[in-house]
Amino acid sequence: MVSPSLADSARPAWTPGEAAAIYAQPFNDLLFHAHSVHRRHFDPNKVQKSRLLSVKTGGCPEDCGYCSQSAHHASGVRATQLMALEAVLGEARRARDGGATRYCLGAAWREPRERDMDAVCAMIEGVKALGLETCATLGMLSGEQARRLKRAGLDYYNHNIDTSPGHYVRIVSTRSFEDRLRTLERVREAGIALCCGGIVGMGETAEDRIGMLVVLANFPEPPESVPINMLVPIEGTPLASQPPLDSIEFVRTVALARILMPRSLVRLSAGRTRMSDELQALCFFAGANSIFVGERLLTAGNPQPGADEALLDRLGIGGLPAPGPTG
Ligand code: SAM
Ligand code: DTB
Ligand code: SF4
Repeated sequence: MVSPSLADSARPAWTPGEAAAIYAQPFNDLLFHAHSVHRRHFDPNKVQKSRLLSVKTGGCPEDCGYCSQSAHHASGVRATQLMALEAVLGEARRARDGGATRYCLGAAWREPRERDMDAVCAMIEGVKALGLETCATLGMLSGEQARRLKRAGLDYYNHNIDTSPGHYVRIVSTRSFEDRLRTLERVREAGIALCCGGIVGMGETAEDRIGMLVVLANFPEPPESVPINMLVPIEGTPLASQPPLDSIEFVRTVALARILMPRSLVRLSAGRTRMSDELQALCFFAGANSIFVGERLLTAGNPQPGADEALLDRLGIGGLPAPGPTG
């Protein structure tokens, strides 16, 4: 078995071979390893809770094969205008009162236009003023746009690499993996924390899942938040009939994320409605310590708040408080 202490040094540059050896450990060894790393850096009985709001849904010019909001797919999702500020702040207040500590604004754009920036910055200022951590996911950004978002009070920017560089080209054709990396660099340079992960269950190999996590772990600074989404198959998209990923492979992916990125929040993201309580419990043991709460993600469903509360209660898991303003 790979020693947890080796796997847990300050800033290792992981090779795909090392990561693959960890991923392939006997399951009990892998779980013990990941949980040991987890306990060293976090209270294992706390999860951070984020809530999403789709402030501009559908009609997106990108062709991401998994997404309900791409104009290229007949998913039946109706394109909307950007939401009004007051409506967004009303939703954010409800999320805060329901226990969320981070609020994430999602927009189905390739990139924001200048006039969208004014409106989104006002939303970020308003959400921040409610005492919530702020996050946004708006597509590609220029350096100036990233700096503007930072000035408006943006704590995190979500921009996923989605899968390995090799598999990416089979999933999206309207932008490249390098485009994603460029935006991530601009976000970092602007001093915004990164929320960056991917999706599993898109027909990728274990090597692709490992490769994706190695890319993230080897960023100059790994992302502060790493969302691991299980594909939500959407009718009308190219990935609609993708068979579900084996649950044990999924837990292995979560465990590897925890080991390669010991200090990051690892979020059990999309796809929880199709996961049993036991599978989610295993993921929390393997090092997942963040979830999306609320009955809706962007367009897809999420577990009912009552069901989530009951599960966390049964597991003796509490909420992680917001760490306070990041400045
Ligand atoms: N348009 C922006 C972008 O692509 O960066 C922001 C919104 S996009 C919906 C945010 C992320 O949600 C995607 O990068 C992808 O990882 C995840 N996602 C989208 N559709 C999904 C699905 N059907 N199942 C799982 N994850 C999904
Ligand atoms: C992330 O990694 N997952 C969230 C958030 N970042 C923006 C989105 C999940 C979307 C699931 C499909 C939907 O709701 O349409
Ligand atoms: Fe557009 Fe984002 Fe969906 Fe891709 S994932 S189609 S960029 S909303």
